[in-house]
Amino acid sequence: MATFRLGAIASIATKIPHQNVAKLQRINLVRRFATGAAPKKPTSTFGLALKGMAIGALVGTGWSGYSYFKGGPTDHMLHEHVGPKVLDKLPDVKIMRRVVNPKDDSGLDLVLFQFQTCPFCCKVRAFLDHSGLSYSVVEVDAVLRQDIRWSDSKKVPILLAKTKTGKYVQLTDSSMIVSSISSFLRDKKQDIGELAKYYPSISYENDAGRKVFDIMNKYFLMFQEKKVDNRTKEEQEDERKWRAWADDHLVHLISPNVYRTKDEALETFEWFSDVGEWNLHFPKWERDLMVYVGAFAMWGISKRLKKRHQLSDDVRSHIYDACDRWIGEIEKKKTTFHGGSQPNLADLAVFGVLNSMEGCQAFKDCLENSKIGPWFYAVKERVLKNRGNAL
Ligand SMILES: N[C@@H](CCC(=O)N[C@@H](CS)C(=O)NCC(=O)O)C(=O)O
Repeated sequence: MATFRLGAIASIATKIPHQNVAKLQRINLVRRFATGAAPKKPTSTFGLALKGMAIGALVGTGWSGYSYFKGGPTDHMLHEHVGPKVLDKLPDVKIMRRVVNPKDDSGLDLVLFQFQTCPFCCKVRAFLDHSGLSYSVVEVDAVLRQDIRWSDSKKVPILLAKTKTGKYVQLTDSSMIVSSISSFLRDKKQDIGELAKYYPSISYENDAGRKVFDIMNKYFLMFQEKKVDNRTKEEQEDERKWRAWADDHLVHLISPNVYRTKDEALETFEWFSDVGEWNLHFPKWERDLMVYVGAFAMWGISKRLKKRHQLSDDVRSHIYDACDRWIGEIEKKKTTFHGGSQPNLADLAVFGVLNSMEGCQAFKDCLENSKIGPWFYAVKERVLKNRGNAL
C-alpha cells in the first residue's frame, strides 16, 4: 500500500491517541423516529397492518431511543478499528434518480443512500454537486430503512464508490465521504478503496460510559503528492476546524429549530415529503407514516436534543448567532467565501447543513435576522452551476 500524508500535517491514523479522538469528536445527532400515531383509523386488514407497523415503529424505535438516552453497558471491545466494507456488486435497490455530469471522468459510479433533507446528506450532495460528479440516489425510508438492510451501518448518508478492482467500497459518515472523495479528486491515480482504509471506524466510550463509534481522520485529506494541495498549513487547519464546527455545533441547532412546535414539525415533514418526492417513491401509507410519525417523534426528540446541547428556549437566537459567527469569519478574511474566491470544504459543509432546512420557517427567520443570506445564495449558485443534470 502506498504511503499517504494527512494533508500537510504529519500524522497518521494509528498515531492519534484514542482519548483525543474521543475528545475531538462528539456524539452525532441521533434522529430516531421513536413514537407516534397513524393519521387515519385503520379498519381493513391493510389498516391493521399499518397500525401494527406504527406500533412496531413505536416499540422498536422507542426501545432504541430509550437505550440511547439511558446509555448501555460497553459489552464490546473498545478502541476496535474496523475498515470499510467492500461489496462485490451493488445491492439490489431502487435507484430513484440520477445526477449525470458528462464531464465526470472519475469512474467512481457513485450511489448515495440518503434522506433528502438530512443535514449530513445535504452536506454530501453539496460537495458532490460542487465537484461536478455524477451519482445515483436511493431515497431511504426514514422509518423502515429497508434499502439499507444490507448495511451494518444504519445511518445515512452511505456512499458506494467503485474501486479499481470493480468492487464497491462503502463510505459512511458525511465528513469521511467528503474527505475521501476530495482526496481522490485531487489525484485520480489513487484507488478509492485504498483511500477509504485511512478512515477506519473506531469505537470508544463516551462521557456517559456508552460505547460509540466515530471515524478517524475524517477531516483530513490524504495525498501521495504534496503538490496537490497548494494551501498553507494554517488554511488547511482552518478548513478542518470549521468543518468540525458544522458537525459538532451547527448541525445540533437544526432539529430544535425546525421541530420547535408540533405545527412547525409537521410543516417541516410536509416539506421533506415534497422535496424528497415521497409521494412518488413510497406508497401513500408509507409516506403518511413517515410524515406523521416522523413529525410527532421529532417534535418530542427535539426537546431532548435542546436539553442535551444546552440550548435555551429561544432556540432561534442560537442559530442566528451561529450564522453571524460564520459570516463574521468570512468578513475578517474580506473574501466572498471562507475558501477565498471559491468555496472550500468548510463553505460546503456549512452550506449543506443550512440547506437541509431551506424550506422551513426557521431558515426564513435566519434570512431575516442574520447576515447569512448573501453568502448562502453565492454558494448555492456555485453548487448549481457545477452540478450535472438531474434525471
Ligand atoms: N456522523 C454521521 C451522522 C449521520 C446521521 O446521524 N444520520 C442520521 C440522519 S440525519 C441517521 O441516519 N440517523 C439514524 C440513526 O441514528 O439510527 C455523518 O456525518 O454522516
